[in-house]
Amino acid sequence: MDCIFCKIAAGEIPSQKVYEDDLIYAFRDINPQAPVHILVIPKEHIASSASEIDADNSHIIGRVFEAIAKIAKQEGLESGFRVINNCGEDGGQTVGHIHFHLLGGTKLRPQML
Ligand code: DGP
Repeated sequence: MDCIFCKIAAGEIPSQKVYEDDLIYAFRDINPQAPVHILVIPKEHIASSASEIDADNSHIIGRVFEAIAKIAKQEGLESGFRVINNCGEDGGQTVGHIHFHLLGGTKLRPQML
């Protein structure tokens, strides 16, 4: 499969890694929208988007959020942060490997859109 995030997780495309474990990889977004903007992904291509989360793969999404809690501490985001998942064309998703944006390092505006 020709997937840019699979290649990043495999180390075939360079990235600024901030966290890795057996299932999860996290790296800095190439186009940051906040002082801290990290993409957290399952290493394996378990789903192209959130619309493909099911009983077989949802435990890995749980692990994504465990990683997010660790990364937030590592990045000093004690005052809070935001997690965003863009799903599908209308959701603004541009890369078809499920991923979660971890944003912080400033007081984010309350509006979500
Ligand atoms: P989304 O719109 O939710 O699909 O977000 C995709 C994000 O991926 C976008 O914020 C830019 C980021 N991105 C795309 N290509 C690369 C890359 O090659 N390296 C890094 N670090 N980020 C990338």
